[in-house]
Amino acid sequence: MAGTITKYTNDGAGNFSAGVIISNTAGDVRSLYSDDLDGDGDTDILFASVASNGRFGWLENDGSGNFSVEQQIGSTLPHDRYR
Ligand SMILES: [Ca+2]
Repeated sequence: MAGTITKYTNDGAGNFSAGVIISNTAGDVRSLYSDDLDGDGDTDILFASVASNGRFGWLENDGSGNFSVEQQIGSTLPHDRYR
């Protein structure tokens, strides 16, 4: 679905779950990266969106595979690079 970030879980055998929408506010995402951004051992999601004049945001993993609402990092994304 446009404007969303959807999670698909791999079962370790190459099969993926049905998609679970973890953000419907990210907008027009052009780049997405996963890593442990806050050092708590859980993989979080960083994204760059060109929606609302561009911004960086991240979604914190609570350790159970659930993600927080978008936490905005910056609103000065040079979005011409991502179009
Ligand atoms: Ca984390």
